[in-house]
Amino acid sequence: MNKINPEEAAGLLRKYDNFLIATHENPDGDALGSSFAMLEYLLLAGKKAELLLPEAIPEKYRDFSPGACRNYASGLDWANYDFIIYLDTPIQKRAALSELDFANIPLPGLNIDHHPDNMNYAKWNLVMPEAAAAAEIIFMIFKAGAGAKITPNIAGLLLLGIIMDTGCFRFDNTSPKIMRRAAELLELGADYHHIISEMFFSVPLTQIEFQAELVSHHLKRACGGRLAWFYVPPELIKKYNVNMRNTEGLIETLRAVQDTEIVVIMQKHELGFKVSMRSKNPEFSVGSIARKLNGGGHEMAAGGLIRAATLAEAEGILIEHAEGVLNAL
Ligand SMILES: [Mn+2]
Repeated sequence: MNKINPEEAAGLLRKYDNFLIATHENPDGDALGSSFAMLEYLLLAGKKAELLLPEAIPEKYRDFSPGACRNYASGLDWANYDFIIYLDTPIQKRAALSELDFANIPLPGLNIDHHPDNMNYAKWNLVMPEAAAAAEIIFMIFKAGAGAKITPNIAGLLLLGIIMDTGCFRFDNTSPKIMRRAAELLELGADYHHIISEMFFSVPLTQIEFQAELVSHHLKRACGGRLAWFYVPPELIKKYNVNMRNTEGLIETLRAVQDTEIVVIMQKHELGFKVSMRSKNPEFSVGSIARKLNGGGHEMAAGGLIRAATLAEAEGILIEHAEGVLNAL
């Protein structure tokens, strides 16, 4: 359980030869940008590397995929690798497929992450909660010199991670430092316009119609409007055939509403109701709510599960927790 710095992490990338890269389930832009960048970089450094993804790459990220990814852990032969890298993954068992027996992974590993609740579970851990994205930490490792050049494509993949984890430089983790690092990536040739076009200007029309119906019929508010949430009925998901694996776009809609402080997406789950929460103000920690719901995440972005039999009951529990946080000041 050693804590290391980016220079030492670069040393590990130079030292080992056959890498397996893993990231968290339901991978977001940072998880994917970071993983693709790491894969490309290691291959360019003349290493063998494979990326293990827990599921198919979400549609909007397919364009960025370098190709050499495997989607299933079954049949994975540990003898093919001598090192495992975990990216953007605070808890080891959230990485890749749950069928893997994580307690018995026979490889030394490096855990690169910026989640403050990271469990430091690997042999080597580079966990920097002050980093805006895992991609930012990886950029520092590459800059320290880990055997390859940062090509325009690699720079673009790192910028993708930073853009998505900062909400395009709008979230609380936006700082002069991250903007300078993003500028450096642009200077290295990252294709900013391509990223923006794919991430923000390419929403399928059905997705927008789905959101319109959600806003019209399923937006609820409490705590004087400071808490707002969508309950997303399964019928609606079916009607518009939307993929609910990535709910970032929906969260954005709620977050944009004036005077909201805490916004939540609720979905039916076999054990109750799953909640994905965001806070607009560092003083109101949705992380603290998530921890009470046996979930996790950052203080400003977190998720958990409300064990309740009915929607009304779950909403009552949500309101109670939100009131606790909103009225603490
Ligand atoms: Mn991240």
